[in-house]
Amino acid sequence: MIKRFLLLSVLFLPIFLSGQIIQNEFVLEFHHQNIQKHIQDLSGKLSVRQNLFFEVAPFSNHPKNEYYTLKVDMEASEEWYHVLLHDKNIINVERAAVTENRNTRPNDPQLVSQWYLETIKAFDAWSITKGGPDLNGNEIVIAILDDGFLLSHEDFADIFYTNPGEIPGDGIDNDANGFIDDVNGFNFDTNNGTITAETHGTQVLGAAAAKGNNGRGISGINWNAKVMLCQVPLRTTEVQKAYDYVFKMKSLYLESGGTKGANIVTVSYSAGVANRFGSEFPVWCSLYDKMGEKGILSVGACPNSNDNIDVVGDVPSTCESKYLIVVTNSDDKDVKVREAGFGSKHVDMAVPGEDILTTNDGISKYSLVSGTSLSAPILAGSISLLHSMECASFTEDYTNNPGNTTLMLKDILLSSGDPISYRSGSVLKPLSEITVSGNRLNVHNAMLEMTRVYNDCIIKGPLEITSPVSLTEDSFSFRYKTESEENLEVVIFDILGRLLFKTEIPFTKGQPYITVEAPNLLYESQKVQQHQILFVGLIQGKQKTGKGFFYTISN
Ligand SMILES: [Ca+2]
Ligand SMILES: [Ca+2]
Ligand SMILES: [Ca+2]
Repeated sequence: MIKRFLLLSVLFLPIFLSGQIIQNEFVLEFHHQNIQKHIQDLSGKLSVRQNLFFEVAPFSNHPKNEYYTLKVDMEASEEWYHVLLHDKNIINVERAAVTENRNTRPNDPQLVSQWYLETIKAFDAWSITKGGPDLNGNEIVIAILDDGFLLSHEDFADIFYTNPGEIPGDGIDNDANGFIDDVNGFNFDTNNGTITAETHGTQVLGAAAAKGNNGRGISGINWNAKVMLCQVPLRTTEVQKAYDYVFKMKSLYLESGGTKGANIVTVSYSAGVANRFGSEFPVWCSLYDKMGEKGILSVGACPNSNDNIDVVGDVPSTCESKYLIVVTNSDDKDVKVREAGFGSKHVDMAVPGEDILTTNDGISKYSLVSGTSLSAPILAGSISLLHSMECASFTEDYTNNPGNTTLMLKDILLSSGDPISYRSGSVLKPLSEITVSGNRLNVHNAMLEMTRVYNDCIIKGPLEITSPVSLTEDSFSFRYKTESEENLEVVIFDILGRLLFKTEIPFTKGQPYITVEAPNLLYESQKVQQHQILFVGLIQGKQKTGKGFFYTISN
């Protein structure tokens, strides 16, 4: 139902740079009632001037669509912006803009590792939960907006959300949600359900949700996430269409008692419009509130430049929504990366995003990349992991009061992180000076904080490795503690998740350390490099814990 009024034979087709506002394209949010009449009225106003081009189109054919795009002649754009701003039927109006990706500088893949997993205490977190449905059996869905995704990547098996009401590829909108063939999400670029591969999105996706413990590649923060894919070009209008889709799919889930739509708990977007302010994008910013009130915590990535975005601006970072967490990038020294944004009003916390080993769509299936683009999905994966904890009162609160519970979750994530630094000249100063929380994500601490706020959380076992792993030529050892007397299993795996070693050890009362004879462990495996990060896993009954260590073969 696109209304097209094309009275000029030549269209103005400007070439846009990233961050640039598109002067003659608007996004309009209407009051719910009588939208068709409002559109007609608007068309009437627009027709007053002869020989000018304009085009009105809805965001989607969703029965409750309240958003429209309007393109007008460049010549008349200022005049119409003024008219639209004063139209009482329009809640919000904004101009479209070109967005830019927030990543991903390729790095030298010499020290291949997922160092950040230890930094954010992912191993300890995984001893509590590795993801999966919540206590009530609701599937936990992460929505990711990005430029494209390699669906066939070996480490993406079984990670995609599937719309229960949609039949793929029949050209029909089977579930009548306004989107044809939206099976794993939607392609807002080509306006159909076919997702295509792009590098940036493939890298972002792996950091959140590459399949864990499948003997391939890397591990996302959530081993068992379901990801809804929203493919968007670098344009704000399509980004907002995708957010609106996420909102409507979550609403559908809540209204249908879980039989339709998707139980999206977080949405991550690793791009934005630099040097602009949220006040210029009222439609975009208000979508975070709408999603948040339904229980969706949004994650945004600030720019990869050493700028105070409170001053220089950035969207979505400067959107005022409480339901948005804006992240900057920290490195393996726990210092804010120099080329990463900050702002004591609008940048909430740091999340590792430097030298992140993740999935890739090139000849190399995995690559090391850097940027806030990686920080955002690592946080989104962590948010989804918290939803899988066995916390009855949290799950109940989230069901009954999704908005407030989502704000509580945001508080927990911000307050439970570890304080880190930023570099000012040659001096290290507290990150709290230039961000909201001053903290770097700590997923395990967030889980422990959950158990304090919601006192019925069940955490299985206090099994813990309490010392660094120490190595000799033919053995390794570490201290541990446990309250169980079951036998122990010790495993070693490499950064690609490949099992290198496995042995069972009888529990010995009063002996707080384990020494494992493992001569030539690594030579025999033929799988390792001279220097590499390995992981030891300790398993006892249903409890599991782990620790990373650096292994160097001396010649
Ligand atoms: Ca559909
Ligand atoms: Ca279909
Ligand atoms: Ca994997």
